[in-house]
Formats: sequence, structure tokens, C-alpha cells
Amino acid sequence: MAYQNLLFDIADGIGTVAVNRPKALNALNTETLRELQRALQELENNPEVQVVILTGVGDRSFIAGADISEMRDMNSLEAIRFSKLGHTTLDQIERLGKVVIAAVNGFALGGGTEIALACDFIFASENAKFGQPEVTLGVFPGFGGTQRLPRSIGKARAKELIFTGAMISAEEARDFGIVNRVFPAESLVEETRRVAKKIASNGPIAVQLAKASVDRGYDVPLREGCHMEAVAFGACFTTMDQKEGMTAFLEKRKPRFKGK
Ligand code: DAK
Repeated sequence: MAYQNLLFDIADGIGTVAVNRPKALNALNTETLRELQRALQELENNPEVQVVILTGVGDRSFIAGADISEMRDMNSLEAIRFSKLGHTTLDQIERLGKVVIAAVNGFALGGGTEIALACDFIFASENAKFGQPEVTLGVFPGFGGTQRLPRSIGKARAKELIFTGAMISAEEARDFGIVNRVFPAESLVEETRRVAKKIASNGPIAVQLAKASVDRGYDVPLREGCHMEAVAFGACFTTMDQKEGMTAFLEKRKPRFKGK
């Protein structure tokens, strides 16, 4: 499928989607969000793909937020539609049956931080910058930032970032717990692919159920979460991969998972 505003690649069980509007620092307009939804659906439907890497083209920016030139003249209804398009895209990332890693290679501002937070985890380059500068534009985070950021770093820290609109460095973002690891810019993609390949070598159904178990269990009381985990754990025992994984261990060989 052809994309105007994305680079799209599949290799070694890893789908890579890179937002490709470097002249606008990869800002997200309606068309790009629609393409992103199509790309995610294409990756969801491809059984070869187990991990998705989301990044930005160029060495300056991951995603510098929603496209301000498109947003400026929106009326209220158009803004609601745009915000919903953002929400459904982020929801799609969170619910994808594949692991999604954000490789943040520069500015992740506004919608850029919000989309990275919807991924399963974030790796960043040393020059990455995170922030929610929406209040400097007379709006506030509209792609779930007021919801995911407090859940990720706590209410008080989230409020400081959202109310000031200030940017933080990759290292500060790591200290806050937004970012898992920080790499030199030139090795970000390679290091992210290394981790993605490790994940892709594991039982795909087990990884998928583990993702769902963490995410669905996160918002419910512990006892309910543990119950959901037990049911999903039981589901692993209906798969050929569980038999293969355990047989391979006992036969002292590498497993050959089929995703069945
Ligand atoms: N949108 C459109 N163009 C952008 C952009 C953006 N977010 N960010 C940068 N650009 C464009 C610049 O206009 C410039 O274009 P030309 O002038 O060359 O044509 C080009 O990218 C290079 O940018 P700069 O010349 O500004 O580069 P600098 O190195 O000087 O500065 C910067 C880099 C990232 C610090 C600066 O560009 C910047 O502050 N950008 C804006 C970042 C930002 O504010 N992002 C948040 C966007 S707001 C809602 C729904 C959604 C949202 C909110 C509410 N509701 C419905 C409630 C979402 C909001 C956002 O994400």
C-alpha cells in the first residue's frame, strides 16, 4: 500500500513506520493520522509482523505535535473530529496485537509525546525532547495527554509539564519514567531493532496475551487483574507454541514458534 506521509517497511518480523514530513518536523495532519491508521491495520493483519517500531524521518524530530497550520483555522466541530481521530489512532496503537516501540529521534512535542506514550515503551536518542506545549498555543493536550501522562509519571509532574508547556530532555524523561532507555542518536534505530528482534523471537501469542494482560489489568483492581491473567495464561495452553516452547526447552534446542 502506498503512503504519502509515511515510510513503511517490513523485515525480520518487524514493521517500521516513520512519519515522513521532515519539513514540518513530522507534525501530524489529518492525512498523516489517516495513513497511520491504515498502516497500523496493515501491520495488524500481517502475521509475519510481531513488533512495530514507530519513529520519525530525519535526525531532528520524531513528531513535533499536531499540525498547527491545519489546526489554526479549525472550528469547534472540526477540532472535536481531529481530536477523535487522534484518540482512535492512539487507541489502535494500544490495542494492536503486536508490540509497538516508539523510537523517539528528536522532538516529541504535544501529540508527539502523546503518541509515544500510547506505545508499549519508548527508547530515545540523546537529543530527544519531550513536552506538552499546547497551552502556549491557547489549547491543551487533545490526544489523551491529560490522561496518559499522569498515569505514566504521576499527577503532579504531569501538571507541571502541561501547565508550563516546558520541554524536558531525554535524560529527564528517563528519570521521570517516560523513557526506558536513551541511546546516542546514531545507534537508536539499531538498538531498537535489536530489542525488537529479541521480542519477535518469542512466542507471538504469548507476547500478545502478555501485552493485553498488562494493559487491561492496569485499570482494574488487582484481584480482577490477576483473574484476567489466569484466564489468558490458560489460553496459552491451547496453542501449539506452548507445547513447542516447553518441548524445545526439554530437548535443549531453540523453539520454532508458529504463532498458532
Ligand atoms: N505544526 C506545523 N508545523 C510545524 C510544527 C507543528 N507542530 N512544528 C514545527 N513546524 C514547522 C515550522 O513551522 C517550520 O516550518 P517552515 O517555517 O520551515 O515552513 C519547520 O517545521 C521547522 O520548524 P522551526 O523553524 O520552528 O524549527 P526550530 O528548530 O526553530 O524549532 C521547535 C523547533 C520544535 C521547537 C518548533 O518548531 C516548535 O515549537 N514547534 C511547535 C511544537 C508544538 O507546539 N507542538 C505542539 C503542537 S499542538 C486538541 C487536539 C489536538 C491537540 C490539541 C488539542 N483538541 C481538539 C482539544 C494537539 C495539539 C498539539 O500537538
